[in-house]
Amino acid sequence: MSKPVIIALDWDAFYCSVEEHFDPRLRNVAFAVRQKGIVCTCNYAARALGVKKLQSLAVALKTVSDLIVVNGEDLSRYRDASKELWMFVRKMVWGGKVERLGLDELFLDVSDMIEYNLEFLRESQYDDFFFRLSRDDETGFSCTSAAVAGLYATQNMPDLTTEDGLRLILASQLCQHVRSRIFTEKGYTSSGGISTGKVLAKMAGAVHKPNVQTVLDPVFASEFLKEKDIGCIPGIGRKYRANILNSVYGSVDDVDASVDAIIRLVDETKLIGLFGDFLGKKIYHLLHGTDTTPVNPTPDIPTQISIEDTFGSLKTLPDVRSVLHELMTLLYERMQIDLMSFGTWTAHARTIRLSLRYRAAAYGVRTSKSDAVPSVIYSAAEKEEIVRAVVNKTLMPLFHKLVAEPRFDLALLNVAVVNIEKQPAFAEITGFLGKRQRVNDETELPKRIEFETEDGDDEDDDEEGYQTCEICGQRSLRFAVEAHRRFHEPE
Ligand code: TTP
Ligand code: MG
Repeated sequence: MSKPVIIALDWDAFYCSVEEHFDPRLRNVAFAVRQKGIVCTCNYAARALGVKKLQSLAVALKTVSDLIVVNGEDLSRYRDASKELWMFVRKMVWGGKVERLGLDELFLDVSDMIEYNLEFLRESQYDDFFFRLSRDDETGFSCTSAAVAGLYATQNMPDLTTEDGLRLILASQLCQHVRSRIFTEKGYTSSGGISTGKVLAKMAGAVHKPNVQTVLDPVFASEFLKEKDIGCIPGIGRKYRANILNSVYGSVDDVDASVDAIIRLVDETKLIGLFGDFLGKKIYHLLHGTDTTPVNPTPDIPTQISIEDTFGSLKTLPDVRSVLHELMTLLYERMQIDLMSFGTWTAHARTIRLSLRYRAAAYGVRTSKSDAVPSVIYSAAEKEEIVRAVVNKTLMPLFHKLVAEPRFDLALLNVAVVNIEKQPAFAEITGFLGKRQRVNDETELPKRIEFETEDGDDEDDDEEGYQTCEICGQRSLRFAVEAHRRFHEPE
Protein backbone atom coordinates (compact mmCIF):
# COMPACT_ATOMS: atom_id res chain seq x y z
CA MET A 1 0.00 0.00 0.00
CA SER A 2 1.28 3.42 -0.85
CA LYS A 3 2.19 5.88 1.85
CA PRO A 4 -0.28 8.64 2.79
CA VAL A 5 0.27 12.10 1.39
CA ILE A 6 -0.07 14.84 3.97
CA ILE A 7 -0.04 18.61 3.65
CA ALA A 8 0.57 20.73 6.77
CA LEU A 9 -0.49 24.38 6.66
CA ASP A 10 0.51 27.04 9.19
CA TRP A 11 -0.83 30.59 8.89
CA ASP A 12 1.90 33.22 8.80
CA ALA A 13 2.03 35.52 11.84
CA PHE A 14 -1.52 34.41 12.44
CA TYR A 15 -2.85 36.84 15.05
CA CYS A 16 -1.23 39.67 13.10
CA SER A 17 -2.91 38.58 9.88
CA VAL A 18 -6.26 38.54 11.65
CA GLU A 19 -5.64 42.01 13.09
CA GLU A 20 -4.71 43.28 9.63
CA HIS A 21 -8.09 42.18 8.37
CA PHE A 22 -9.78 44.31 10.99
CA ASP A 23 -7.47 47.26 10.49
CA PRO A 24 -5.80 47.25 7.05
CA ARG A 25 -3.58 50.18 8.11
CA LEU A 26 -1.55 47.62 10.06
CA ARG A 27 -0.46 46.01 6.80
CA ASN A 28 2.14 48.69 6.24
CA VAL A 29 3.69 48.91 9.69
CA ALA A 30 5.77 46.81 12.05
CA PHE A 31 3.48 45.68 14.86
CA ALA A 32 3.15 43.17 17.64
CA VAL A 33 0.21 41.47 19.31
CA ARG A 34 0.51 41.40 23.07
CA GLN A 35 -0.98 39.31 25.83
CA LYS A 36 -0.19 40.37 29.40
CA GLY A 37 3.15 42.02 28.75
CA ILE A 38 4.36 39.44 26.26
CA VAL A 39 4.60 39.68 22.49
CA CYS A 40 2.62 36.60 21.59
CA THR A 41 3.42 37.23 17.94
CA CYS A 42 4.60 40.00 15.67
CA ASN A 43 4.42 40.54 11.95
CA TYR A 44 7.36 39.88 9.66
CA ALA A 45 8.10 43.62 9.33
CA ALA A 46 8.62 43.73 13.11
CA ARG A 47 10.68 40.52 13.00
CA ALA A 48 12.94 42.13 10.41
CA LEU A 49 13.62 44.91 12.94
CA GLY A 50 14.58 42.40 15.63
CA VAL A 51 11.33 41.90 17.51
CA LYS A 52 10.78 38.27 18.47
CA LYS A 53 7.79 36.10 19.18
CA LEU A 54 7.32 35.52 22.94
CA GLN A 55 9.62 38.36 23.87
CA SER A 56 8.58 40.57 26.76
CA LEU A 57 6.88 43.70 25.52
CA ALA A 58 9.37 45.86 27.37
CA VAL A 59 12.28 44.30 25.47
CA ALA A 60 10.42 44.59 22.16
CA LEU A 61 9.81 48.29 22.78
CA LYS A 62 13.47 48.78 23.59
CA THR A 63 14.29 47.20 20.24
CA VAL A 64 11.73 49.22 18.26
CA SER A 65 10.60 52.22 20.27
CA ASP A 66 7.71 53.12 17.95
CA LEU A 67 6.46 49.56 17.61
CA ILE A 68 2.69 49.46 17.23
CA VAL A 69 1.17 47.14 19.81
CA VAL A 70 -2.25 45.55 19.53
CA ASN A 71 -4.02 43.91 22.47
CA GLY A 72 -4.59 40.24 21.66
CA GLU A 73 -6.13 39.08 24.92
CA ASP A 74 -9.58 38.53 23.46
CA LEU A 75 -9.13 35.42 21.36
CA SER A 76 -12.56 35.41 19.75
CA ARG A 77 -11.59 37.03 16.47
CA TYR A 78 -8.65 34.62 16.11
CA ARG A 79 -10.96 31.70 16.77
CA ASP A 80 -13.48 32.96 14.24
CA ALA A 81 -10.83 33.41 11.57
CA SER A 82 -9.30 30.04 12.37
CA LYS A 83 -12.65 28.31 12.05
CA GLU A 84 -13.45 30.11 8.83
CA LEU A 85 -10.13 29.14 7.24
CA TRP A 86 -10.51 25.55 8.40
CA MET A 87 -13.97 25.28 6.83
CA PHE A 88 -12.72 26.85 3.63
CA VAL A 89 -9.83 24.40 3.33
CA ARG A 90 -12.02 21.46 4.30
CA LYS A 91 -14.22 22.02 1.29
CA MET A 92 -11.21 21.49 -0.95
CA VAL A 93 -10.18 18.14 0.52
CA TRP A 94 -12.00 14.93 -0.38
CA GLY A 95 -13.89 13.48 2.52
CA GLY A 96 -13.11 16.62 4.54
CA LYS A 97 -9.98 14.92 5.88
CA VAL A 98 -8.63 17.98 7.65
CA GLU A 99 -7.39 18.10 11.23
CA ARG A 100 -6.94 21.31 13.17
CA LEU A 101 -4.04 21.72 15.54
CA GLY A 102 -4.52 24.75 17.75
CA LEU A 103 -5.78 27.82 15.97
CA ASP A 104 -3.29 28.17 13.19
CA GLU A 105 -2.34 24.76 11.83
CA LEU A 106 -4.13 22.28 9.61
CA PHE A 107 -3.22 18.81 8.38
CA LEU A 108 -4.77 17.69 5.10
CA ASP A 109 -4.81 14.04 4.11
CA VAL A 110 -4.85 14.30 0.32
CA SER A 111 -3.83 10.70 -0.40
CA ASP A 112 -6.93 9.76 -2.38
CA MET A 113 -6.93 13.00 -4.39
CA ILE A 114 -3.35 12.29 -5.39
CA GLU A 115 -3.99 8.62 -6.12
CA TYR A 116 -6.89 9.50 -8.41
CA ASN A 117 -4.89 12.12 -10.27
CA LEU A 118 -1.90 9.84 -10.77
CA GLU A 119 -4.06 8.03 -13.32
CA PHE A 120 -4.41 11.20 -15.38
CA LEU A 121 -0.73 11.80 -15.09
CA ARG A 122 -0.04 8.33 -16.47
CA GLU A 123 -2.53 8.95 -19.28
CA SER A 124 -0.71 12.14 -20.18
CA GLN A 125 2.53 10.15 -20.42
CA TYR A 126 3.99 11.97 -17.41
CA ASP A 127 3.63 15.34 -19.04
CA ASP A 128 1.54 18.39 -18.19
CA PHE A 129 -1.95 17.33 -17.20
CA PHE A 130 -5.13 18.58 -15.55
CA PHE A 131 -5.34 17.90 -11.80
CA ARG A 132 -8.97 17.12 -10.97
CA LEU A 133 -10.21 18.57 -7.70
CA SER A 134 -13.50 16.79 -8.01
CA ARG A 135 -14.57 13.42 -9.35
CA ASP A 136 -17.91 14.76 -10.58
CA ASP A 137 -17.03 17.87 -12.52
CA GLU A 138 -14.08 19.25 -14.30
CA THR A 139 -12.80 21.66 -11.66
CA GLY A 140 -9.08 21.59 -11.18
CA PHE A 141 -5.90 23.17 -12.38
CA SER A 142 -3.17 22.57 -14.89
CA CYS A 143 -0.26 20.83 -13.37
CA THR A 144 3.16 19.54 -14.27
CA SER A 145 4.86 16.53 -12.82
CA ALA A 146 8.24 17.78 -13.94
CA ALA A 147 8.91 20.12 -11.03
CA VAL A 148 8.20 20.62 -7.37
CA ALA A 149 6.04 23.62 -6.50
CA GLY A 150 7.95 25.47 -3.80
CA LEU A 151 11.18 24.37 -2.16
CA TYR A 152 12.49 21.15 -0.69
CA ALA A 153 13.62 20.45 2.83
CA THR A 154 16.97 18.87 2.04
CA GLN A 155 19.35 19.21 -0.87
CA ASN A 156 17.30 16.73 -2.79
CA MET A 157 13.99 16.97 -4.55
CA PRO A 158 11.63 13.98 -4.53
CA ASP A 159 12.64 11.33 -6.99
CA LEU A 160 10.60 11.76 -10.15
CA THR A 161 11.22 8.20 -11.14
CA THR A 162 9.42 6.69 -8.17
CA GLU A 163 5.64 6.68 -7.60
CA ASP A 164 6.14 7.98 -4.04
CA GLY A 165 8.22 10.84 -5.39
CA LEU A 166 5.61 11.62 -8.03
CA ARG A 167 2.87 11.63 -5.42
CA LEU A 168 4.74 14.26 -3.44
CA ILE A 169 5.33 16.34 -6.52
CA LEU A 170 1.62 16.29 -7.33
CA ALA A 171 0.84 17.11 -3.71
CA SER A 172 3.17 20.09 -3.90
CA GLN A 173 1.16 21.39 -6.86
CA LEU A 174 -2.06 20.79 -4.96
CA CYS A 175 -0.65 22.56 -1.90
CA GLN A 176 0.29 25.53 -4.08
CA HIS A 177 -3.23 25.64 -5.46
CA VAL A 178 -4.84 25.45 -2.01
CA ARG A 179 -2.54 28.14 -0.60
CA SER A 180 -3.13 30.42 -3.50
CA ARG A 181 -6.92 30.06 -3.18
CA ILE A 182 -6.66 30.81 0.55
CA PHE A 183 -4.74 33.93 -0.28
CA THR A 184 -6.92 35.19 -3.14
CA GLU A 185 -10.24 34.36 -1.53
CA LYS A 186 -9.50 34.86 2.15
CA GLY A 187 -6.44 37.08 2.18
CA TYR A 188 -4.25 34.87 4.38
CA THR A 189 -0.74 33.70 3.57
CA SER A 190 0.50 30.40 4.87
CA SER A 191 3.54 28.18 4.98
CA GLY A 192 3.06 24.62 3.81
CA GLY A 193 4.82 21.32 4.32
CA ILE A 194 4.29 18.25 2.16
CA SER A 195 5.37 14.75 3.14
CA THR A 196 4.09 11.28 3.99
CA GLY A 197 3.24 11.90 7.66
CA LYS A 198 2.03 14.72 9.89
CA VAL A 199 5.29 15.23 11.76
CA LEU A 200 7.49 15.31 8.67
CA ALA A 201 5.01 17.59 6.87
CA LYS A 202 4.89 19.97 9.84
CA MET A 203 8.65 20.04 10.22
CA ALA A 204 9.15 20.53 6.48
CA GLY A 205 6.69 23.43 6.52
CA ALA A 206 8.79 25.19 9.16
CA VAL A 207 11.96 25.14 7.05
CA HIS A 208 11.09 28.07 4.79
CA LYS A 209 8.77 30.80 6.08
CA PRO A 210 6.74 32.92 5.50
CA ASN A 211 4.51 32.27 2.51
CA VAL A 212 6.60 29.39 1.18
CA GLN A 213 5.97 25.67 0.95
CA THR A 214 8.47 22.89 1.36
CA VAL A 215 8.36 19.26 0.35
CA LEU A 216 10.18 16.44 2.12
CA ASP A 217 10.52 13.00 0.53
CA PRO A 218 10.72 10.48 3.43
CA VAL A 219 13.64 8.85 1.65
CA PHE A 220 15.62 11.85 2.94
CA ALA A 221 14.03 11.91 6.40
CA SER A 222 17.12 10.74 8.27
CA GLU A 223 19.28 13.29 6.49
CA PHE A 224 16.71 15.97 7.33
CA LEU A 225 16.44 14.97 10.97
CA LYS A 226 19.97 13.97 11.86
CA GLU A 227 21.31 17.31 13.08
CA LYS A 228 18.13 18.50 14.71
CA ASP A 229 17.76 18.56 18.47
CA ILE A 230 15.37 15.78 19.45
CA GLY A 231 13.29 18.34 21.36
CA CYS A 232 12.39 20.02 18.05
CA ILE A 233 10.42 17.02 16.91
CA PRO A 234 6.73 17.65 17.54
CA GLY A 235 5.53 15.06 20.01
CA ILE A 236 8.87 14.74 21.81
CA GLY A 237 9.27 18.17 23.36
CA ARG A 238 11.00 19.16 26.56
CA LYS A 239 9.83 16.51 28.97
CA TYR A 240 10.63 13.41 26.94
CA ARG A 241 13.83 15.02 25.73
CA ALA A 242 14.96 15.38 29.33
CA ASN A 243 14.03 11.76 30.10
CA ILE A 244 15.97 10.49 27.11
CA LEU A 245 19.03 12.66 27.74
CA ASN A 246 19.12 11.80 31.44
CA SER A 247 18.93 8.12 30.68
CA VAL A 248 21.68 8.31 28.09
CA TYR A 249 24.06 10.89 29.54
CA GLY A 250 22.84 11.32 33.12
CA SER A 251 22.38 15.03 32.36
CA VAL A 252 20.55 17.38 30.03
CA ASP A 253 23.24 20.03 29.89
CA ASP A 254 26.10 20.27 27.41
CA VAL A 255 25.27 16.97 25.77
CA ASP A 256 24.71 16.02 22.15
CA ALA A 257 20.92 15.99 21.80
CA SER A 258 20.91 15.60 18.03
CA VAL A 259 18.73 12.92 16.50
CA ASP A 260 21.78 11.32 14.96
CA ALA A 261 23.52 10.95 18.33
CA ILE A 262 20.45 9.71 20.13
CA ILE A 263 19.45 7.04 17.65
CA ARG A 264 22.94 5.62 17.88
CA LEU A 265 22.62 5.36 21.65
CA VAL A 266 18.97 4.47 22.14
CA ASP A 267 17.18 1.61 20.42
CA GLU A 268 13.48 0.79 20.42
CA THR A 269 13.77 -1.59 23.39
CA LYS A 270 15.40 1.09 25.50
CA LEU A 271 12.68 3.61 24.58
CA ILE A 272 9.98 1.09 25.46
CA GLY A 273 11.75 0.54 28.79
CA LEU A 274 11.74 4.28 29.42
CA PHE A 275 8.24 5.19 28.24
CA GLY A 276 6.22 1.99 28.00
CA ASP A 277 5.18 0.12 24.89
CA PHE A 278 2.94 2.67 23.16
CA LEU A 279 4.93 5.82 23.82
CA GLY A 280 8.30 4.10 23.44
CA LYS A 281 7.40 2.89 19.95
CA LYS A 282 5.93 6.25 19.05
CA ILE A 283 9.07 8.10 20.08
CA TYR A 284 11.19 5.58 18.19
CA HIS A 285 9.23 6.32 15.02
CA LEU A 286 9.35 10.06 15.63
CA LEU A 287 13.15 9.91 15.88
CA HIS A 288 13.34 7.88 12.65
CA GLY A 289 10.83 9.95 10.69
CA THR A 290 8.51 6.97 10.33
CA ASP A 291 5.59 8.07 12.51
CA THR A 292 2.29 7.11 10.89
CA THR A 293 -0.25 8.87 13.14
CA PRO A 294 -3.19 9.45 10.82
CA VAL A 295 -4.94 12.74 10.14
CA ASN A 296 -7.90 12.74 12.47
CA PRO A 297 -10.54 14.98 10.86
CA THR A 298 -11.79 17.61 13.28
CA PRO A 299 -15.57 17.53 13.57
CA ASP A 300 -17.83 20.57 13.42
CA ILE A 301 -18.56 20.86 17.09
CA PRO A 302 -16.40 20.05 20.11
CA THR A 303 -17.27 17.31 22.61
CA GLN A 304 -16.75 19.77 25.42
CA ILE A 305 -15.75 23.33 26.07
CA SER A 306 -13.81 24.03 29.20
CA ILE A 307 -12.23 27.04 30.84
CA GLU A 308 -10.11 27.05 33.96
CA ASP A 309 -7.73 29.03 36.05
CA THR A 310 -5.11 28.13 38.62
CA PHE A 311 -4.20 30.04 41.78
CA GLY A 312 -1.60 30.10 44.46
CA SER A 313 -4.43 30.05 46.97
CA LEU A 314 -8.15 30.75 46.72
CA LYS A 315 -9.83 30.83 50.11
CA THR A 316 -12.95 32.97 50.25
CA LEU A 317 -16.45 32.71 48.84
CA PRO A 318 -16.41 36.21 47.30
CA ASP A 319 -13.19 35.30 45.50
CA VAL A 320 -14.70 32.04 44.29
CA ARG A 321 -17.77 33.88 43.04
CA SER A 322 -15.67 36.41 41.22
CA VAL A 323 -13.49 33.72 39.57
CA LEU A 324 -16.57 31.77 38.56
CA HIS A 325 -18.02 34.92 37.05
CA GLU A 326 -14.87 35.42 35.02
CA LEU A 327 -14.68 31.78 33.92
CA MET A 328 -18.37 31.66 33.04
CA THR A 329 -18.02 34.81 30.94
CA LEU A 330 -15.20 33.22 28.97
CA LEU A 331 -17.06 29.93 28.70
CA TYR A 332 -20.19 31.64 27.42
CA GLU A 333 -18.12 33.52 24.83
CA ARG A 334 -16.50 30.26 23.73
CA MET A 335 -19.87 28.56 23.48
CA GLN A 336 -21.08 31.37 21.26
CA ILE A 337 -18.10 30.92 18.96
CA ASP A 338 -18.18 27.14 18.81
CA LEU A 339 -21.88 26.41 18.98
CA MET A 340 -23.48 29.38 17.23
CA SER A 341 -23.59 30.43 13.63
CA PHE A 342 -25.01 33.77 12.65
CA GLY A 343 -26.83 34.28 15.91
CA THR A 344 -28.39 30.79 16.00
CA TRP A 345 -27.43 28.02 18.39
CA THR A 346 -26.54 25.18 16.05
CA ALA A 347 -25.65 22.88 18.95
CA HIS A 348 -26.60 22.72 22.61
CA ALA A 349 -24.50 21.55 25.53
CA ARG A 350 -26.66 19.59 27.95
CA THR A 351 -24.43 19.36 31.04
CA ILE A 352 -22.38 21.90 32.95
CA ARG A 353 -19.57 20.71 35.22
CA LEU A 354 -17.63 22.44 37.97
CA SER A 355 -14.28 20.94 38.93
CA LEU A 356 -11.74 22.04 41.51
CA ARG A 357 -8.46 21.07 43.01
CA TYR A 358 -7.58 21.69 46.64
CA ARG A 359 -4.19 23.20 47.23
CA ALA A 360 -3.28 20.30 49.49
CA ALA A 361 -4.45 17.69 46.97
CA ALA A 362 -2.00 15.51 45.17
CA TYR A 363 -1.10 16.76 41.73
CA GLY A 364 -3.79 15.73 39.29
CA VAL A 365 -6.56 15.10 41.81
CA ARG A 366 -9.73 17.01 41.00
CA THR A 367 -13.27 16.72 42.25
CA SER A 368 -16.30 17.61 40.14
CA LYS A 369 -20.07 17.93 40.19
CA SER A 370 -22.42 18.40 37.26
CA ASP A 371 -25.89 19.74 36.59
CA ALA A 372 -28.11 20.39 33.58
CA VAL A 373 -27.15 23.47 31.56
CA PRO A 374 -29.76 26.08 32.54
CA SER A 375 -31.97 27.17 29.66
CA VAL A 376 -31.13 30.83 30.26
CA ILE A 377 -27.85 30.19 28.42
CA TYR A 378 -29.72 29.75 25.17
CA SER A 379 -32.07 32.68 25.78
CA ALA A 380 -31.90 36.08 24.14
CA ALA A 381 -30.88 37.79 27.42
CA GLU A 382 -27.74 39.92 27.62
CA LYS A 383 -24.44 38.18 28.32
CA GLU A 384 -23.99 39.79 31.73
CA GLU A 385 -27.45 38.71 32.86
CA ILE A 386 -26.90 35.15 31.62
CA VAL A 387 -23.54 34.84 33.31
CA ARG A 388 -24.88 36.17 36.61
CA ALA A 389 -27.83 33.77 36.50
CA VAL A 390 -25.64 30.74 35.80
CA VAL A 391 -23.17 31.66 38.54
CA ASN A 392 -25.88 32.26 41.13
CA LYS A 393 -28.30 29.47 40.29
CA THR A 394 -26.02 26.72 39.06
CA LEU A 395 -22.31 27.20 39.73
CA MET A 396 -22.43 28.49 43.32
CA PRO A 397 -24.85 25.70 44.35
CA LEU A 398 -22.52 23.18 42.70
CA PHE A 399 -19.62 24.72 44.56
CA HIS A 400 -21.44 24.35 47.90
CA LYS A 401 -22.14 20.70 47.11
CA LEU A 402 -18.47 20.17 46.38
CA VAL A 403 -17.10 22.16 49.32
CA ALA A 404 -19.14 21.62 52.48
CA GLU A 405 -16.59 22.96 54.98
CA PRO A 406 -16.38 26.74 55.61
CA ARG A 407 -12.58 26.84 55.31
CA PHE A 408 -11.01 25.78 52.08
CA ASP A 409 -7.93 26.49 50.03
CA LEU A 410 -8.12 25.91 46.30
CA ALA A 411 -5.52 25.76 43.57
CA LEU A 412 -7.77 25.36 40.52
CA LEU A 413 -11.30 25.98 39.28
CA ASN A 414 -12.63 24.66 35.99
CA VAL A 415 -16.02 25.18 34.40
CA ALA A 416 -16.97 23.02 31.44
CA VAL A 417 -19.95 22.19 29.30
CA VAL A 418 -20.20 18.62 28.02
CA ASN A 419 -22.77 16.41 26.26
CA ILE A 420 -22.84 18.68 23.25
CA GLU A 421 -25.43 17.81 20.64
CA LYS A 422 -26.24 19.32 17.30
CA GLN A 423 -29.65 20.91 17.10
CA PRO A 424 -31.91 18.64 15.01
CA ALA A 425 -32.95 21.46 12.70
CA PHE A 426 -29.34 22.19 11.90
CA ALA A 427 -28.70 20.78 8.46
CA GLU A 428 -27.27 23.80 6.75
CA ILE A 429 -25.45 26.67 8.31
CA THR A 430 -24.25 29.97 7.05
CA GLY A 431 -20.53 30.58 7.18
CA PHE A 432 -19.07 33.55 8.97
CA LEU A 433 -18.68 35.73 5.94
CA GLY A 434 -22.15 35.09 4.69
CA LYS A 435 -21.35 32.32 2.23
CA ARG A 436 -23.72 29.38 2.31
CA GLN A 437 -22.07 26.12 3.07
CA ARG A 438 -23.33 22.61 3.56
CA VAL A 439 -22.54 20.93 6.80
CA ASN A 440 -22.17 17.22 6.83
CA ASP A 441 -24.85 15.92 9.18
CA GLU A 442 -23.12 12.60 9.56
CA THR A 443 -20.10 14.22 11.12
CA GLU A 444 -19.14 12.35 14.23
CA LEU A 445 -19.16 14.14 17.50
CA PRO A 446 -15.81 15.72 18.09
CA LYS A 447 -12.67 14.09 19.29
CA ARG A 448 -9.83 16.05 20.74
CA ILE A 449 -6.96 17.14 18.63
CA GLU A 450 -4.33 14.67 19.65
CA PHE A 451 -0.98 15.21 18.22
CA GLU A 452 1.52 16.76 20.55
CA THR A 453 1.47 14.25 23.33
CA GLU A 454 4.10 15.90 25.44
CA ASP A 455 1.75 17.67 27.78
CA GLY A 456 -1.07 15.19 27.49
CA ASP A 457 -0.76 14.10 31.08
CA ASP A 458 -0.34 17.57 32.46
CA GLU A 459 -3.35 18.02 34.64
CA ASP A 460 -3.10 21.79 34.49
CA ASP A 461 -4.09 21.55 30.85
CA ASP A 462 -7.79 22.10 30.51
CA GLU A 463 -9.76 19.96 28.08
CA GLU A 464 -9.70 22.57 25.37
CA GLY A 465 -5.96 22.59 25.49
CA TYR A 466 -5.31 25.81 27.38
CA GLN A 467 -2.72 26.10 30.04
CA THR A 468 -1.97 28.93 32.40
CA CYS A 469 1.69 29.82 32.73
CA GLU A 470 2.68 29.62 36.38
CA ILE A 471 5.26 32.34 35.95
CA CYS A 472 3.42 35.12 34.15
CA GLY A 473 -0.19 33.95 34.15
CA GLN A 474 -0.55 33.90 30.36
CA ARG A 475 -3.04 31.36 29.10
CA SER A 476 -1.75 29.63 26.02
CA LEU A 477 -3.10 26.95 23.76
CA ARG A 478 -1.35 23.67 24.39
CA PHE A 479 0.50 23.79 21.09
CA ALA A 480 1.98 27.13 22.12
CA VAL A 481 2.97 26.19 25.65
CA GLU A 482 6.34 24.77 24.78
CA ALA A 483 7.30 27.89 22.86
CA HIS A 484 5.97 30.05 25.67
CA ARG A 485 8.06 28.18 28.27
CA ARG A 486 11.19 28.84 26.28
CA PHE A 487 10.45 32.53 26.69
CA HIS A 488 11.03 32.22 30.44
CA GLU A 489 14.13 30.15 30.10
CA PRO A 490 17.48 31.86 30.24
CA GLU A 491 19.16 32.27 26.85
P1 TTP B 1 2.70 30.41 15.65
O1 TTP B 1 2.30 29.65 14.42
O2 TTP B 1 3.80 29.87 16.50
O3 TTP B 1 3.13 31.88 15.24
P2 TTP B 1 2.64 32.83 14.09
O4 TTP B 1 1.57 32.22 13.25
O5 TTP B 1 2.27 34.14 14.71
O6 TTP B 1 3.95 33.08 13.26
P3 TTP B 1 4.64 32.16 12.17
O7 TTP B 1 4.59 32.93 10.89
O8 TTP B 1 6.04 31.98 12.67
O9 TTP B 1 3.88 30.86 12.09
O10 TTP B 1 1.45 30.60 16.59
C1 TTP B 1 0.16 30.91 16.08
C2 TTP B 1 -0.51 31.97 16.93
O11 TTP B 1 -0.64 31.51 18.26
C3 TTP B 1 0.27 33.26 16.99
O12 TTP B 1 -0.12 34.16 15.97
C4 TTP B 1 0.00 33.78 18.36
C5 TTP B 1 -0.44 32.59 19.18
N1 TTP B 1 0.55 32.20 20.19
C6 TTP B 1 0.33 32.56 21.53
O13 TTP B 1 -0.68 33.18 21.86
N2 TTP B 1 1.26 32.22 22.47
C7 TTP B 1 2.38 31.54 22.17
O14 TTP B 1 3.17 31.22 23.05
C8 TTP B 1 2.61 31.17 20.76
C9 TTP B 1 3.84 30.42 20.36
C10 TTP B 1 1.67 31.52 19.83
MG1 MG C 1 1.76 30.39 12.26
